[in-house]
Amino acid sequence: MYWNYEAECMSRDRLQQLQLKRLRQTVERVLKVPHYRRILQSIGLEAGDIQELTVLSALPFTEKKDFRDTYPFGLFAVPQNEIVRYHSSSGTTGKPIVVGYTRHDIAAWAELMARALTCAGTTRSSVVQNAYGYGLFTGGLGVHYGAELIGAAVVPASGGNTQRQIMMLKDFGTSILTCTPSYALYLAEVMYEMGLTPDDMQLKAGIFGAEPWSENLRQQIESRLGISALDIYGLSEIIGPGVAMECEEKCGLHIFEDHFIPEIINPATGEVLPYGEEGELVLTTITKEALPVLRYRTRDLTKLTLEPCLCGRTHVRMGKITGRTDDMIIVRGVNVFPTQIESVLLEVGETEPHYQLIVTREGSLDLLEIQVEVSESMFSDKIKRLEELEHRIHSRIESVLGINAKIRLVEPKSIPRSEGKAKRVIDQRQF
Ligand code: DLL
Repeated sequence: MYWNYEAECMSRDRLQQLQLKRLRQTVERVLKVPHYRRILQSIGLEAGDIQELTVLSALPFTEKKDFRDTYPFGLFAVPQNEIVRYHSSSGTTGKPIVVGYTRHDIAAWAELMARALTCAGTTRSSVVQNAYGYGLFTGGLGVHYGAELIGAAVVPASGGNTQRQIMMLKDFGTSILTCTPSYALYLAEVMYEMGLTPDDMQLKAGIFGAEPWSENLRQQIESRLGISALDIYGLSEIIGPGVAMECEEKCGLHIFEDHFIPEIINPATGEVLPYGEEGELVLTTITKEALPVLRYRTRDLTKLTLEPCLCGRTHVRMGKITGRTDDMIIVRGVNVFPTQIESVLLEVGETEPHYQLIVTREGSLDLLEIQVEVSESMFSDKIKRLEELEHRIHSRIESVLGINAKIRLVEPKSIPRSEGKAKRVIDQRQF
């Protein structure tokens, strides 16, 4: 049930003592990094000043920009000969972010991933088909090392080659599937096309993350694949997957607080918000050697809760990520996140969970078009029925989100499928 009972279920008191000690060590470590040394010296802060966890809010934020400005290795706290692995995330603009790991970091990451995989019921008897991309992306190797540490059999499928994935799911008796939620949906689609159903498989659970997905999408994936679908969160700058993981209770993701300290801030002012309030997640690493990071602004929006969880883990839980501050589209002044639209589409039903948002501008007016696929039978049905459905989605979007969007029902399988992170928004506005 647990991978590391001692760490995952420790009392809050002990946890906080451990965090304090490790935070102090981290501040010592970052003083070796010119970027942090400069900032910490300018505010006159030394490792010895870390006497309470509340000091955290006096520490500087780290942003994506800091990684870019110091590309490639400027934030590293160890000499290069201690690095045993690099990963990198491409991002959409500018230089990639490069991250490095010492041998100790790789071992800690494997431990975190073993905990995460165990949350979904992975044991040494499991067959884990890992369809996260292998390579510079942290998803592939992150899951791989955790599954091997447990002693499960890993199928290092990586992304793509979907028909072959289905064949392996069936023939290898895969019990745990790991990939993005959008790829899980695509796998389900291809499985049915190949004339197979969940009864032909031994799949039990899926560990899906790397992109936002709604509760409604979870239900779709669970019913199509006949599994329990759990959410895993992480980001390259912090370690990769394995920062937080949902347990079988499915009521939030436990953040592995003996390695990371989370905070929620108001993204506009930087002010720390209390538990329960939604804002931007900020993470501090407290065990990383190669790349310790103070107060990293993730841009991901969520909230934290300390309510006891039935699973017995004592680590704080974060809600599903509702969006990213930079994923948010502002349509005529209204903030919209793709997951909100996904949720409405799936709630109205009769459409497929494949959609894309196209934003354009006519004169000074923003226009949002929601393209969503309908089923084969629906598409060949009477125009009137399609129009009615468009109308229903339109009014539901208007009442829930307060925006007037154009709904376009499109042919089945016309929206590009993704093998990794789905591209939900196409913003064609010129700013
Ligand atoms: O996506 C690491 C990962 C791999 C996580 C596999 C989970 C599974 P990056 O490519 O650096 O790392 O992207 C990190 O992806 O800041 C979030 O915006 C988003 N993200 C990751 N997990 C989730 C999730 C990997 N469960 C960025 N829900 C993060 C929503 C997620 N968004």
